[in-house]
Amino acid sequence: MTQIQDIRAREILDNRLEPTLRVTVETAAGCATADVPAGRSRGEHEAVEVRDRDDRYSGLGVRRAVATVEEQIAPQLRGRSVFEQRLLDELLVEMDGTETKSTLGGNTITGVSLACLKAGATAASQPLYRYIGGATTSTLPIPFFDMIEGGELSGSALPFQEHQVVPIGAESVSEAVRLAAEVYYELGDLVAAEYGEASLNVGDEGGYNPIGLTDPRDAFDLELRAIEQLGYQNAFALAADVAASQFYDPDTDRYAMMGTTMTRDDLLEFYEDLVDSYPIISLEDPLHENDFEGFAELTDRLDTQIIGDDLFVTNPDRIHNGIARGAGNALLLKVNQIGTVTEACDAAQLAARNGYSIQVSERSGQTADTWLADLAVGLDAGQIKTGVTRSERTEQYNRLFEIEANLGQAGTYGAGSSKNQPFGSAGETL
Ligand code: 2PG
Ligand code: MG
Repeated sequence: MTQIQDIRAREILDNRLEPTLRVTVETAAGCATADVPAGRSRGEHEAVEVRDRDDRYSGLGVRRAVATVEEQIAPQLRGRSVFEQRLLDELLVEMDGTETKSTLGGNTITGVSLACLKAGATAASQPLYRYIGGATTSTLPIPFFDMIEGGELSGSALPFQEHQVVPIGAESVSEAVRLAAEVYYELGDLVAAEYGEASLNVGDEGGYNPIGLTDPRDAFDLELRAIEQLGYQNAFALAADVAASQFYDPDTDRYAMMGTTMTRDDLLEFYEDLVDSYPIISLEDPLHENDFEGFAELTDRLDTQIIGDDLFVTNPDRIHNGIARGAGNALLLKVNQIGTVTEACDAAQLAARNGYSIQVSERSGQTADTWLADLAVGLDAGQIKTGVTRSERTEQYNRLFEIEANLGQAGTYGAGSSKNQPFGSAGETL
């Protein structure tokens, strides 16, 4: 029942109308299919995506990856059990043979690894989150909602990529999503009134793009006003994915922000003022992706969650380095940054064992596949980031509603496995 009979792949489209890979693994228990997400504000240390680089789809086609799955990988994996996830993943890593997964492609490997995982859940007749997490799985994650977008993922002039609202005071994940949805509607009215109707156009993750806004503090002010007008002060805190590599210039060692340039020290001071003035509980990638030292200094100076995304790229070696230096206190987990499910789970375990919190994350390029929601629950992560509107984001929330209903009384909201105080003493509502 658990033996892989066949592995097939096909080129499909993501939310940006860009090609990506769909992989299907077949066992006697049935077929399981997984879609591969794609990043845009990518870290330079991520696993390499293989794309066709020909004249189709501006070179973004994945026909080569399809052929790799069917002609190279399938013959090696046929006959093996889908229950041996670690072994299957090790085989993929071995077949590839490079640090950056550049032979088979990080995207190819992620598709096969995830499809094997889902086929395992099918063969075990278990929901995916339970297959990943086991019998005691019970934590529904706190969602981080990217309500106002900037950086690479939007047309706005804001330097920070994501200005998030976080319903840490909600009672359940379904209440958290409802409260956030109401804040989103309210915020839409404010954004349209102050920055014009065109500001309601959304970025890659479904957040607003206020035209003419350049200062992250103005974005946080808008969010706070929407929250306060609804009387939801006790339910929400704020957070940001700065994605600082995107406005860092390595030649001058300066950050270009709000019409000026800043040194690392200037930026550290900016963050100190920011968390003094706003109820900010979490900052992702506040400095560029190679600045372990700056991350360590900021982690020391602020009592706030500091997440490494481009810094760690879900890579156990880079996480080791971060732990040794005290850089950050939380891991952003993206399976396709490293390649296989096993490597991502190892990264999560390493982080959790060392008191780091875990936030399971979307990519800006997604499909309607909902393995992400199951992974967040199965890993007991306690936090998820999956955008705001557009079906590829809302489907993750819809899946969390289903899991919540399945878990019933056994389900709990937030916290997660690392059991450390996730947001430092900043983890209080407004
Ligand atoms: C990020 C992500 C997703 P991308 O920076 O955290 O929000 O963006 O997938 O483009 O890397
Ligand atoms: Mg990020």
